[in-house]
Amino acid sequence: MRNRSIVLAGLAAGAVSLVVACGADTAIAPSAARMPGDPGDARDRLFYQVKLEPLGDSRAIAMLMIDVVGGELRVRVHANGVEPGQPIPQHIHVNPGCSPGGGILLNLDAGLTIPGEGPGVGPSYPTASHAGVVNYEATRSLADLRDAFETYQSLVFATDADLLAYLDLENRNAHMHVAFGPPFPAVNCGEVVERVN
Ligand SMILES: [Cu+2]
Repeated sequence: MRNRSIVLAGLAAGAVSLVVACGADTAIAPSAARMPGDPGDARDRLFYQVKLEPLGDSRAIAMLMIDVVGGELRVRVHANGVEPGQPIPQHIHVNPGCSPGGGILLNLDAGLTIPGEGPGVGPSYPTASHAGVVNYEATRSLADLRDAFETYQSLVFATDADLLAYLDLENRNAHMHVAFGPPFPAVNCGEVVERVN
């Protein structure tokens, strides 16, 4: 039963990707698919990983994991080699690849805010240890994110599946940045990869 649930979650994610790739702007939600947050689907999950590699002269490396399960989005980051003692700006960016990374989709700050709701830099981002290590975790409900997109970007998503189709996480990239700026150049970057089991 558990395996079957996981397969269904994978199929749902695939269906969303296909529709988006075709450029359709209507009927994005696959009505027959079960998505996280639906009753009885707490064990279904979407799981993504990002391996962030150093850019330029930086030695900053990081692993980033994204879970979508039970109607919640959770992001975890473990980084090494970033600026000690400083709040490190970090985001999911809209482009599939790193150069250019494109605009910000999600701020990986304390509240997992979106552009317009929270700043792209500042004290709400995780502070690196004196050894230049960041350990970060934040969770936000998909329902709360939908409210934020409506309030701050006038984007209305009728269902969590609609939101997930818009976020399209498997076609994004993640950056961490220097703490001072502008222009806050990126110190590392990686493409988001969906893991399906
Ligand atoms: Cu960024």
